[in-house]
Amino acid sequence: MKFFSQLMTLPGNGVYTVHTAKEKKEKLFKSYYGTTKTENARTKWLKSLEKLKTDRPWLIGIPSDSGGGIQRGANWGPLFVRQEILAERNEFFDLGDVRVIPHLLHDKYLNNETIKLCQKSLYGKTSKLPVSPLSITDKVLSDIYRKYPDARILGIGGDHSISYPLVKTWLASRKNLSKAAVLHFDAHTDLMDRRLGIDFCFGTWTYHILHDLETTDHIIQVGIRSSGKDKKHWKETLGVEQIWAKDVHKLGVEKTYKKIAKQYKELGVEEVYISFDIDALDEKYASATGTPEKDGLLPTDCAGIIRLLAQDFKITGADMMEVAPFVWPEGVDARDQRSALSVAGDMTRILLEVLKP
Ligand SMILES: [Mn+2]
Repeated sequence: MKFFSQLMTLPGNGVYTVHTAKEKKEKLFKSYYGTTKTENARTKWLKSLEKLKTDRPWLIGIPSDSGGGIQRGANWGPLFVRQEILAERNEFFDLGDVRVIPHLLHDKYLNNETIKLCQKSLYGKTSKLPVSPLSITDKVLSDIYRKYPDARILGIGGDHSISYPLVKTWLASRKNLSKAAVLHFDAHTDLMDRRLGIDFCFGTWTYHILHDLETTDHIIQVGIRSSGKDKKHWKETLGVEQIWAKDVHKLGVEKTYKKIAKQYKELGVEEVYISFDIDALDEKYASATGTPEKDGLLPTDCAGIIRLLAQDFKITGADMMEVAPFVWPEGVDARDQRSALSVAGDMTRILLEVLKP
């Protein structure tokens, strides 16, 4: 945790801007720290980090969308989703935002000169710290889990590439990997090995996390409906079990859940990480996202499955990804756009609820 205050900034402050959404930041600072002034809020934020307790879930914002590729805008997810859960601010502890240079994705794509210049800009001349959002997230989470292996963390993105370091560090810190599984809500499989040559992005993160799981049976995908290949293809080539949106519509919440629970129980799974791409929900409820898709899940479907899961398994990690508040597709009226954010808030609240130790 030595570099925490360098790698992170105060909640909602991770998007590098002066005026955009200023009133939202001030509202957040006021609610958390009783002040609208960034400097005063920073002092209180740093102080709050001195007495971390794992008696409630921790929230971390990663406002990066450089791993997206169709419609950007999820960098504003962490600030806007927090507005929706302000009333519950005492139910969780907010660690703050990862500092984001919006043009970067992962340090492995950078040359030494660029890394040095970015280190100088973020941390000062002699630093060796990572500079890209995925690399910083990996470092921060590894440090946190080393010191607090029982921390239950909710990551708020950001595009879905961010789930890669979130899930990777969660898996690496489990005492018994064979008892840890992932439940992945999404309209898309995110199972490409590369997209246009890039291995870490919103369409590939799940493929890469397969190598960190005990077996590929330790992940189940729910809500899929936009895939170039059918369910059989993914099962036969990568060994990944999927419950498509149309299957959930047919089975209903309880039978869907029973299918999930049966697979996890046969493996001896005890704890689960829930990765939630907001586009798992039907476009009617999730218009504010980069790739909205029709015929999706209802908020009640997801809430039902998640709550049943929490009765039988410990939920020890989760994320809420791809909420892009300024993305406003044609034909969506203001009320539906507004309700898209409030639905994202509802889903986040449910994740916080099941993450409670
Ligand atoms: Mn996704």
